[in-house]
Amino acid sequence: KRVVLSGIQPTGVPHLGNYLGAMTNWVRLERTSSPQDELLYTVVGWHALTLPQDPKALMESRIDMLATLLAIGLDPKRSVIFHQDQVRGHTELAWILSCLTPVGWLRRMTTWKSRLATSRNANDESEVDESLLNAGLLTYPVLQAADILLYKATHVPVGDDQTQHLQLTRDIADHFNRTFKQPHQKHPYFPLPTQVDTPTKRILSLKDPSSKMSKSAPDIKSRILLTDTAPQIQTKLRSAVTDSIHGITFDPVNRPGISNLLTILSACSEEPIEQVVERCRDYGHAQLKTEVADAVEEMVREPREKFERLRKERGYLEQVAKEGAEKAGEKAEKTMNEVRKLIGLA
Ligand code: AQP
Repeated sequence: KRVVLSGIQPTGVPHLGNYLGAMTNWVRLERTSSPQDELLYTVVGWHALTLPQDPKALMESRIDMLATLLAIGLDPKRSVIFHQDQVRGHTELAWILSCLTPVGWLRRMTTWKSRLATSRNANDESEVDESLLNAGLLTYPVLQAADILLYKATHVPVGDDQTQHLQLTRDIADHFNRTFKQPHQKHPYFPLPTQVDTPTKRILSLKDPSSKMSKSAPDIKSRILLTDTAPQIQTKLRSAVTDSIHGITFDPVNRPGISNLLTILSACSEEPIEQVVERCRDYGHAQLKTEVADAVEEMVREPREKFERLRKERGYLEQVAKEGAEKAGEKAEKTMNEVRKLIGLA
């Protein structure tokens, strides 16, 4: 039996990176699942608080994100779709796990290091100053581990940028298993979860192909949203940063912008990258961008239209969230009862 779990932050509308790097797998895993498999997909509201959020906008984004999960084709009758912040076990387990996690493990996370790199001491610009950063930015990978372990997930479909966090989850699980091993216990308490990758893995920013496409990057032209219209998609792709080299080649190191466009085209048209490169070899950059825009529009049209319909159906969305939270809550409570016994706080 597989237990699949993944989550997304309600920090805006998902972009092509979220979709091609992770969410397409959510739907694929649902469609290819066996009846005994469990699938859980969650909107991780607690994680959004690591950065300042406007409460009204967060409330809207949270509902919109649930609508997006349905719009991409997930079936709430098959998968448990829920808001993480409506199930109590996540923060409880995160606290227990954080008491087992050495701070050194968290300081090694590249997400923390890159936050730190942007935080300079006011008196000495060459010194990074961690006293300026909130503790949640350091500890949220433990909350992520709790999200996964609370349901004893075995498979986690996430983007390539989450590989280090998933390894941390395995390390924390292993540490817990060894610390609280019972004398006659046959199997480790928490399974060590496996990452499930998409062929695309990582989509880069259209404006700065040295960084990943991101919901919270300031330039909205750096990302294509699942809700963008055909003209918006065209405009964003037309202004995508490429290079001044003639012709089209796939060379992620020296030509990250062009290679990113080829990756997007290959994923949207479900055509192997070699075939795409061969077909587009003699294109000009503008022609490639037009073809990418058409392929993206073709792929997002259906989810976009479904999202626009669903987001108005507040009653239905609330019902899905309520049922999801109940089902997830039962599973979470079972784990928490066992965990409380294991640690001596039953
Ligand atoms: N550019 C990307 N390429 C491939 N996969 C990506 N993911 C995110 N960006 C890319 C994957 O999408 C899933 C959901 O991401 P998230 O919302 O939980 O947080 P994130 O990774 O921090 O994504 P964003 O878009 O950059 O959000 P913000 O700006 O709010 O931090 C994850 O599986 C992630 O790997």
